[in-house]
Amino acid sequence: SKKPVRVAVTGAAGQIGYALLFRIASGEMLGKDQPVILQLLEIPDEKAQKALTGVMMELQDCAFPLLVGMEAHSDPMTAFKDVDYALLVGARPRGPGMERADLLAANAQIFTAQGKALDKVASRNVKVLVVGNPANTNAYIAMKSAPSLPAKNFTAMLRLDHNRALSQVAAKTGKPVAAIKKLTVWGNHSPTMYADYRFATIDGQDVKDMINDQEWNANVFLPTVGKRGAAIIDARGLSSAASAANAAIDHMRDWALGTNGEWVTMGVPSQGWYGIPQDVIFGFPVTCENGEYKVIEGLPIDAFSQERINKTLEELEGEKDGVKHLL
Ligand code: NAX
Repeated sequence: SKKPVRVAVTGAAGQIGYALLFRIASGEMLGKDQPVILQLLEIPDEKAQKALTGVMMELQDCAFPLLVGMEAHSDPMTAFKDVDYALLVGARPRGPGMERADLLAANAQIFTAQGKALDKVASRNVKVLVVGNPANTNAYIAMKSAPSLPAKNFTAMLRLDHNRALSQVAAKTGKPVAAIKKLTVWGNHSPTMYADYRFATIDGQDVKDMINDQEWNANVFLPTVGKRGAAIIDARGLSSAASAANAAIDHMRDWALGTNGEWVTMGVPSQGWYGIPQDVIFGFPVTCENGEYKVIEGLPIDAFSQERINKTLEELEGEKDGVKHLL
């Protein structure tokens, strides 16, 4: 049988953690033949650590055959020891009266420390997914704080936006989500993201022709996908958790096990693709094979798309400027 891999999850006692850990332990992320050791990180706070203990009791009670080890941590330097995968979910939420700059600074501190810890103690091949918001900028900070690890191993979660876009296109066309190919989301995980079905097909037919409604694209589809997080909070009274955990599973599974040529969206450090400056963590269409992602290059960008891409890039550059004195 396979050698166990080490998976770190931060914010493990939070609501995404609760929807995520059981699925990792059951093999949905890395395969039904891949044993895992969970290395769980929470803040040192007594309540958080106690809640984490409770989650671990439940994990134990599932008696998952693939869960061969489990540890609770309050320090990233021990939590990330030798990890092969790191899902950075825990972040500082925006408190009442908190300015955007304060939020960026609080998270910069967390992701600087976690990036440094990964740099020192994680596997040299660690695959990092940042979920905690602002996800792209937090991933950028962690990447910059881990100079001895390959930059390409730091990614941010755009998959929830991707999946939201898929479900909206499925509803509009009346076709199953599984039939939709070559959809992508460009940019920042924020309402400025640009979900793009210009290249998408369903059973070989162009989605753009099937929908043929630019007004719907600009005024219904994009705002619906972009503001979906807020709509969930409004309906549920809590932010998306199960769908976010599901997207994290999708992202890591596809990265580790491959996409068989299908496009998915990942937030990855740009190597200058589509004019996005080097190292900006940006949502791009990718395929994955042998544990590596590959950005789809050479897609035509029309004026409408360029304007959207510029807008989400501008927001990301602003976030980057807001933290540059902290790096
Ligand atoms: P919760 O507040 O339920 O849980 C977060 C947990 O993280 C808490 O238990 C907290 O103690 C812990 N934590 C905070 N700082 C930590 C640190 N430095 N080290 C370890 N643990 C730490 O939030 P939840 O609903 O689980 O959301 C987690 C994050 O995901 C938030 O930042 C949220 O904004 C973000 N999201 C990102 C999404 C994406 O698509 N990229 C979508 C869903 C979600 O909103």
